[in-house]
Amino acid sequence: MVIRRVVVYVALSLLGATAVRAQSSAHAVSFGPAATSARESTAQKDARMQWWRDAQFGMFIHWGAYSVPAGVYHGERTDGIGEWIMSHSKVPIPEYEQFVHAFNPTKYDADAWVRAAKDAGMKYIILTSKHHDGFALFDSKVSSYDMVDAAPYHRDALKALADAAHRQGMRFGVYYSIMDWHHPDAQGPNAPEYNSRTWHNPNFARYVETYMKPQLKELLTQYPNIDVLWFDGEWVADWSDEQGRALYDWLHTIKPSLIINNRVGHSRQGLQGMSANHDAPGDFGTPEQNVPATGLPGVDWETCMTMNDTWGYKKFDDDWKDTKTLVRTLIDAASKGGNFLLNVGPTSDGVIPAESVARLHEIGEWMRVNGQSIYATTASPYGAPAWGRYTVARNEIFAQVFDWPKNRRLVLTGVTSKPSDAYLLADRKPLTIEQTSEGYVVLLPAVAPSSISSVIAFHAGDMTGSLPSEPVGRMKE
Ligand code: FHN
Repeated sequence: MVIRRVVVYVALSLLGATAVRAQSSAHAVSFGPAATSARESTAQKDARMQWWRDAQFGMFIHWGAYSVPAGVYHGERTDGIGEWIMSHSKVPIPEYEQFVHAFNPTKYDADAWVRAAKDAGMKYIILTSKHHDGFALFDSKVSSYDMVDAAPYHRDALKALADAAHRQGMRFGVYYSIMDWHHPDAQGPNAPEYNSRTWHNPNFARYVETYMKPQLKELLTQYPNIDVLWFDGEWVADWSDEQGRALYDWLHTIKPSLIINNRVGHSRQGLQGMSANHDAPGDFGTPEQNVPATGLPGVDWETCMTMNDTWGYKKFDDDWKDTKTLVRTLIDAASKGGNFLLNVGPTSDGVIPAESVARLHEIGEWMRVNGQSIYATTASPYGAPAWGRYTVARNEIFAQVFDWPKNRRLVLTGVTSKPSDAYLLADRKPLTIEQTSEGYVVLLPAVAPSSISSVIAFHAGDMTGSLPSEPVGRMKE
């Protein structure tokens, strides 16, 4: 039986950083023994993580100087993800700086961005404060390679969004790349082989101590509503797990309530998101562009995904996923105990592409009817039925019906004890449940209320047996 966030905590790291937590599960690979950090008790970590666990759904924003070339270099369309144009097209640093000197998002409206996220039912936003290209969207005192000093915009774009999020009651966090293709003590000198996994910079420690950590401190002190630090670019040869643990601990001395992803260290295992049995600093695993088949039992995790094939804006990338795919991915992640961080890549003049805004609105239409089957949910104790998924919130189960049965009889696969109080979320109308040789069957109306997922709520008799009796994801040890 797998329940998200059945809390048996893990404090794996030798440095006492609270590592990603663990749970026991029939088929799950355990992510290490349970413990809590020297400083933080299980209950304290629970409290720290609660809003994030209940939020489930966030907006990722990849925005920066790379949105200026928008995937085109010297008239050539570049392959791959837009924010990597400096590396993919081997753009010399002085030439890349010209993109920064042309970055002036005159149409940037931070409140509109937050409204678009709220419209989709998202509860938090993660903005790229500095991506691999080293350009900072905020007013950094330790660098002039930022939005205020180097770009004609000459304003703190991150502050505008942090304030707008605060005004609209939206949680806010930032992405920060450890890898830095611009900095002379980081990957800059290895140009154009910016993304080497083997090249060492003898001065990297100086980059960490005199640039990266001061910038992280600026972020946490200049923008008090930053609640998440989303690291990336941790695969460079000069960054180790030990440095990750030390950084994790140091950041918590500045902001004890901060939530930090596992890319502060080396446990992401490529796009899988979390390596098994890895003593890892960080509070949650980070699968990328996929939802793990059986989730990541025992740990907090969050799948991040693009709406098309790029994180940063590319003017010709129109391979958009449809709204049904995006909502079903959100449901899939929630049904397996994970969060979903859906990306937008605004243009260089500060506009979220219309295709993204339209999908956010359509996702919101589904969430306005069915959001209670997503927020603060835990993993399905009944696995994944052929017709869809189950999510669980408090002591209610939600059957997420993707494929509406033509015979109007939905078999509640996996539900072993008498379910009751079934109703459609769409119209709250009660539904009849029969006990048959196939199992418990819900009798359905002819027409499915949603082509994306029609949600049936019910109580299951054995909830008390198998599922946590306490609110989301807590089971006394
Ligand atoms: O290299 C980055 C990429 O540009 C993007 O930011 C994604 C988002 O999770 N992370 C890295 C690739 O794993």
